[in-house]
Amino acid sequence: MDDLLSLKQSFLAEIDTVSEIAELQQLKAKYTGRKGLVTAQMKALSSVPPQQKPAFGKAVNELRDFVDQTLDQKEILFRDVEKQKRLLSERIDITLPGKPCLPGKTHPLNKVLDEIKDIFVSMGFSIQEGPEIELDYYNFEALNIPKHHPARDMQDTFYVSDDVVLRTHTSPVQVRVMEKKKPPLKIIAPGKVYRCDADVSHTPMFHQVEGLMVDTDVSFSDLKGVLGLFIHSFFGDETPVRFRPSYFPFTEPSAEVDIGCIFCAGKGCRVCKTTGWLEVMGCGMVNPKVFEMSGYNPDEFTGFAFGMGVERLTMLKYAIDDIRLFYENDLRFLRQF
Ligand code: 2NM
Repeated sequence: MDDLLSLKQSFLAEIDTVSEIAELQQLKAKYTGRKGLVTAQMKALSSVPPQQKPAFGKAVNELRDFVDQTLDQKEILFRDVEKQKRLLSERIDITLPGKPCLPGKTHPLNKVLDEIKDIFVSMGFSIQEGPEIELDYYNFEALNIPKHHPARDMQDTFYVSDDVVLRTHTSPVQVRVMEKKKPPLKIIAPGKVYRCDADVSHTPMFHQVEGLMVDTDVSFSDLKGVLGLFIHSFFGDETPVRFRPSYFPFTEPSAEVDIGCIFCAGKGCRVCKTTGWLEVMGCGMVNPKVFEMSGYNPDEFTGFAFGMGVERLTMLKYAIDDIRLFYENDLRFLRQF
């Protein structure tokens, strides 16, 4: 019994010096493990005189339980201390200011594109799309621009192969629609087009909206009415508009649409090259040859068509002098719209 008491005292003295969980495990092995000091006392029970056996057995069992419980409590305490240390080291300062996350905005070109679409949709036009990689046939041939025609030199084309190109305008979409649908037709074809060109006013890819209206008895007056209404919706009711004779292989007669220079109010400046007018789009009455190739009878139907550059219209509307600003994605530029 004295041995048990001194074992308990030495255990208590030792556990006081323990500072980590690994040492607790060593202590456990030393006292209550298979070859432990308390375990040895339990094994010694058989050699204790019979009268003392119950008391000794009880005492040694209590000592073993005491050792195990004390070790368990200490382990719980150590784990708690470790957890507190970890929480402290992982502490986040939630009072620090956050990183600013600016809300997204519509790109100025898409904003103008949406506005153009809305105006034509309000006049009953539907929106049509087609491939950007296009057959030479739809991009040139069907628009009355045969091979070796000088009009092909006017457009610096990206060739994919002999008979496949990156479309240089969106008119091929209209040819494809004419092949599929009978008149009456009121459509616009917005989208990306490609020309081998690059300076302050040209990028190899840009956006166009072309339009087409076909019915019996569509006249140049209809063209002037629709495009005049478009210009006044887009640039403002007071904007002067004029139709100036021009040439396109796919329309006859053809015209350019000019607006009074918005920079000098028509007085003449550098932007309008002292003319007082700015060119904003091309148009004309669809050439009967184009109708014939698409399967429309030119004696039965007439139509007008037009085309405009979205970048150019956006630059005029917002007085932007370099087209490359649209594609640099400088937020100081983009956030102004
Ligand atoms: C323009 C100017 C004039 C045009 C013609 C056609 C089609 F397919 F109907 F023949 N689509 N777009 C056209 C006419 C385009 O852009 C300056």
